[in-house]
Amino acid sequence: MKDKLIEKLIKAEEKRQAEGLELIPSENYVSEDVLKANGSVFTNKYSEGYPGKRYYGGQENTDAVERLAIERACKLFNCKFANVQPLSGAPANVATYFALMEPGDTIMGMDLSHGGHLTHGSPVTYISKIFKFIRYKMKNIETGEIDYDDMLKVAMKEKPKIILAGFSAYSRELDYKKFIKIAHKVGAITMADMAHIAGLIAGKAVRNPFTDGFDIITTTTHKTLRGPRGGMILIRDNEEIAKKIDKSIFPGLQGGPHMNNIAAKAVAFGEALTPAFKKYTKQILKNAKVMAEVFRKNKIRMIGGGTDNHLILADVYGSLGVTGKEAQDVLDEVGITLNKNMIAEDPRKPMDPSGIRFGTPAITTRGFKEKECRRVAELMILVLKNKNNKKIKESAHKKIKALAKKFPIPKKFV
Ligand code: DSN
Repeated sequence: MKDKLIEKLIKAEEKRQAEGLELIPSENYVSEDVLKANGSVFTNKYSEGYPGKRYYGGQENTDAVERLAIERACKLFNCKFANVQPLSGAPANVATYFALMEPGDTIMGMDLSHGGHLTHGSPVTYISKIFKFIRYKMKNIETGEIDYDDMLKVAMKEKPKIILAGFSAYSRELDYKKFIKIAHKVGAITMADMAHIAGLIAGKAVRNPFTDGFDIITTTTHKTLRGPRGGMILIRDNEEIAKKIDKSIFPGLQGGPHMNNIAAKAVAFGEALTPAFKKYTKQILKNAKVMAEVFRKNKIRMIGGGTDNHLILADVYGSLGVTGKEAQDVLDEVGITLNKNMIAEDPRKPMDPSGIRFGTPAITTRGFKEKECRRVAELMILVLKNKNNKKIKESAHKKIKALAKKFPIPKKFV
């Protein structure tokens, strides 16, 4: 590269990723082929519109790429329509709201503090000024059970147009049938934001909301799905909804799609359609369960009591007297990256909450199995319990580095 400053930073980031262990549950490593497509000449092209209906010329290759991405996405998630143009998860959600509602209409989503996402109605977002968001919560924080009775009561009163299932910090499986039952009672559309678990659904490691009859799924493509940074909207079978979504993404919200990114999505979807990917997603779950087991044995409280998916939310402040920020920092020192996180009914503040959120998608991509995950969880707890002990931290760091060296980030998965 001619730009030595940027080249140096790319190399430094490659080294950081290679030498440390990535436990942020929304991160992963893509294949060399996904990187190649993302860095391809498609980045040079403007292609507003959709395949066969573009505003500019020269679209014979972009049309073919986008059609392939759509076809593979529909096969992967068992649905009829897909829009692969959303730049990421937030615009996918916003475009879906605008496609199906008028300003002032109501959406019911999971409370942010109980695991929901900012775009599900946090008051700090612009969309919360446009739509009315009402929330549901867990009934029992120790088991993660959602309060479906209260959900029904509130939905009957407020008559939301959309009932939204999905989360970014929740470790249990949702009962999609109950969401649908409530939605049918109040005439709402069902939408699942499955950004975190898209890969798990694609690999059939967890349930697909479409199987139970959900109308729409929104997602990012870069988490468990192991694709490039981006978003997508899937529609089970309703053509009218699909048309509204297309219009809402373009020209409603976005301009020219990022075709290099769509090419990379197509490559990732192709990889996700293989038996190897199925095996990978099952291993993600096994690995997360083992880590939860170690935390349980050490009497560290987990929100929801454990995990059914790829992530764990642990109350390290309540259990060990270490704040989420302290835990994140000290684990960073020994080569483990994860994130501090609010827990339900957190007595602390967002910038230094009680919890940490971590997961297994990236280390499973590296080839970690139960044995290595157990070891990582034990090392995490050892470091958290001895956060001021230099010797213990140095020794843990060495072990983490050795594990990372033994399991290099693969370049190919199929
Ligand atoms: N920032 C993502 C996550 O880490 O869960 C959600 O958008």
